[in-house]
Amino acid sequence: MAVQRTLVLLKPDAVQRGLVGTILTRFEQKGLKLVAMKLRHFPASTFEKHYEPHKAKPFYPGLVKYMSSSPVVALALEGVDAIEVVRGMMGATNSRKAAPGTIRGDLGMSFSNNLVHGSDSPESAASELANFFGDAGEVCNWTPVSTPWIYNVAEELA
Ligand code: IDP
Ligand code: MG
Repeated sequence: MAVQRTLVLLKPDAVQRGLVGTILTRFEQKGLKLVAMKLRHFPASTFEKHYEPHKAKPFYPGLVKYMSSSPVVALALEGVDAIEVVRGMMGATNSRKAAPGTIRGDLGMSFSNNLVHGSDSPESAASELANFFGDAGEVCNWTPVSTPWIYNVAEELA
């Protein structure tokens, strides 16, 4: 158990389909802490860097084009095991195969236009957060009043 921060992107299809509130609400209701958020039409270079590990894949050029085609909402979320928790909430990459109850499983029909990104490891979270929230003061350190009701503080946040 460790308090982690993870980068979440609400992809262009989520923004265009008016699903920002719906998806953000799921993360808020789960108990994940919002520590940074921005809406921006990012340049292709931001996603070339973000998806660098996929550079050799056939879908990479289309992926960079799709992600930079329209505004995206970037979030930094914090919580115990936040990386794994968010990945579980997202569901499988192919939305048609994603389990009901997950964001992709409930809201999407596409493999590529799958609404949401979440970091997959502490290492990728660190580099992805720096890519989207690298400037000083962009990430907010705060303590929600709900924290002692969301967690058993003595056992889970010690
Ligand atoms: P993830 O977002 O579930 O972690 P990754 O394998 O890291 O999935 O792929 C990054 C993104 O690239 C996916 O979310 C999806 O938008 C796109 N993608 C992955 N595989 C394919 C594919 O085979 N065809 C089209 N798009 C793909
Ligand atoms: Mg991935």
